[in-house]
Amino acid sequence: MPVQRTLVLLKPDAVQRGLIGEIISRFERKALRVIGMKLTKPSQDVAAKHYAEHKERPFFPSLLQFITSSPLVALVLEGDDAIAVVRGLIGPTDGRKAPPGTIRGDYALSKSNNLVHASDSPESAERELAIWFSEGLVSWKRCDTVWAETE
Ligand code: FUP
Repeated sequence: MPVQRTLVLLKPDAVQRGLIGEIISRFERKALRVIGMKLTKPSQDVAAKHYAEHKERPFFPSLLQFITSSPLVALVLEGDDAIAVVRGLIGPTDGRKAPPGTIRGDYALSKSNNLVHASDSPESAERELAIWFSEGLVSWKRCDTVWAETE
């Protein structure tokens, strides 16, 4: 499996509900590497770029309002097959339908306030990384990678 990078947002509801540490620990325990992380309150412009694919959807205005309403944590995670692995960890969009054991399934009770965003393909990851981390990333190896990330 290829080593991939994926963009994750701990949305304003995750920050306001005090779930930053809880959610990041799930990614850490999965042996993914945090190679970018910042607390930021995005501009309308950044938010609109990030959610450009939803521009025509009826929920777009409320989505922008929500994502710009309060600080969020932007993360970049790296690891084997990281894009699909992280999508699996977060679960389906609607927190009410997401299965227990997933982040949304365990903590979210809403489709809009669903705590976390994660890139859904290599193309999205590349596009989203350029939006949120144009300053670059910190490359490093976890000391347990040799134990955790093996066939
Ligand atoms: P996901 O890939 O699971 O984050 O979901 P989507 O890309 O389909 O949607 C992006 C965000 O739009 C979701 F996280 C929440 C919001 N959304 C709504 O508010 N209402 C909807 O009906 C669908 C999505």
